[in-house]
Amino acid sequence: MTPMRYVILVLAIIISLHFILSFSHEDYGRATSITRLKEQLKGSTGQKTYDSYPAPGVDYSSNSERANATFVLLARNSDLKGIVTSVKQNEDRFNKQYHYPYVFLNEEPFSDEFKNMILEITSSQVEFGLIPHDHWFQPDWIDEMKASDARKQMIKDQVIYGGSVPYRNMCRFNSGFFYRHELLAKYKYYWRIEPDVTFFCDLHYDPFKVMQDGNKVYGFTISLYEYPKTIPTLWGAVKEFIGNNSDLIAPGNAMSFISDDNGETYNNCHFWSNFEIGDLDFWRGDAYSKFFEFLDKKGGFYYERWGDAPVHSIGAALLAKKEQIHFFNDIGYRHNPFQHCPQGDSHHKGQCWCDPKENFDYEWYSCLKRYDAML
Ligand SMILES: Nc1nc2c(ncn2[C@@H]2O[C@H](COP(=O)(O)OP(=O)(O)OP(=O)(O)O)[C@@H](O)[C@H]2O)c(=O)[nH]1
Ligand SMILES: *[C@@H]1O[C@H](CO)[C@@H](O)[C@H](O)[C@H]1NC(C)=O
Ligand SMILES: *[C@@H]1O[C@H](CO)[C@@H](O)[C@H](O)[C@H]1NC(C)=O
Ligand SMILES: [Mg+2]
Repeated sequence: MTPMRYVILVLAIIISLHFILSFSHEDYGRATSITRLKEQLKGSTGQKTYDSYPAPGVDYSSNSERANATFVLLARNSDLKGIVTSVKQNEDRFNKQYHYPYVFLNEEPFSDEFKNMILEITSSQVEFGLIPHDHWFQPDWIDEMKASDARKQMIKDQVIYGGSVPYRNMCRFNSGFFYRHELLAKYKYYWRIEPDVTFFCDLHYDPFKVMQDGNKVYGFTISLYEYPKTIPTLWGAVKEFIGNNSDLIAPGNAMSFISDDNGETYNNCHFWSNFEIGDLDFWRGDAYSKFFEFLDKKGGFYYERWGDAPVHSIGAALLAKKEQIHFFNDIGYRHNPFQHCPQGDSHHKGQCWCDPKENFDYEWYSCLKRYDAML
């Protein structure tokens, strides 16, 4: 046999072995779980894109004490460990008393392991949803040459996540799509939770009620400066939007939180969006929808690396009244590397376990002083 023939023969054997093995694997392992998943996903009106797990023994319709609200968690299957950490703490510090439901979202189906683990740690209603393709992936009209050049440059400039397309998908999804997911349609308020965060204090009141009773649209615990290299043209786009849509800009807005010269330049302040309690109807409303659409068309989510934090923050600051943005001082919270630790009486009431001295509020890199000055 010539060496070439030998190579071809070996390749053929490897390929057919792979075929046979994967076939039997289909038969005895994967096929069963895929069939089960397919059955679960099948609905009466064709393909269902989510799984629902009603809370055992909790009648949702009759609980008038609760607000119209849910937790929302975007996650990959590989985020399970960090997600479980966050959810368990959320249950212990707050949700055990309230039983607010959870919505999990992912651009891939959640694994059985993921779902089972979550169902193990909460007795609330849980839903797992699939993100529609076009809400997640880079759109066709983005010039990929331009986008990849930008990514290369950001890698050179050592911009965090500067080379990542999935990170950009995530930022764009959180900016303009999560609130349109079908599983969130039935809710007005949401609380966003990320993997690996810490909740330090017991919460003795319902923050969703604070939103509802105070007609708030956005709640935060930490605010800080954005890394300017991720948003070189964002403020230019915002100014263009303001110029063309002055009717959408709210009177008594929070411009002074985001600009020190009445809108000429952006001071880079934003609410740290890994924690958010917000009004879904505000994002779904006419003003923010137009704002997001306008920004999206600029392509900056891919040609730069626009984050959902500055986009949400600028949107809330300009399209709502400043009093509608709420600082949740009593929620002790950490997402590496920053934490908000309640002080004094609030620390005591919440039986918080963070060191009050470790508190980002008035560090030089925090924007809370601007929020205080504004109100
Ligand atoms: N489904 C899915 N979720 C993602 C993806 N990338 C990020 N996420 C989620 O989006 C949120 C933000 O992502 P993170 O990786 O925490 O980004 P970050 O908070 O800016 O940075 P970290 O310091 O790494 O936490 C988290 O809830 C992640 O679980 C992805 O590709 N797919
Ligand atoms: C909850 O809010 C959503 C969005 O505003 C609304 O469509 C839904 O009817 C509300 N549900 C209840 C029970 O009020
Ligand atoms: C916005 O206004 C500018 C002039 O200020 C104009 O050139 C541009 O075409 C307008 N854009 C839209 C979408 O109306
Ligand atoms: Mg994170």
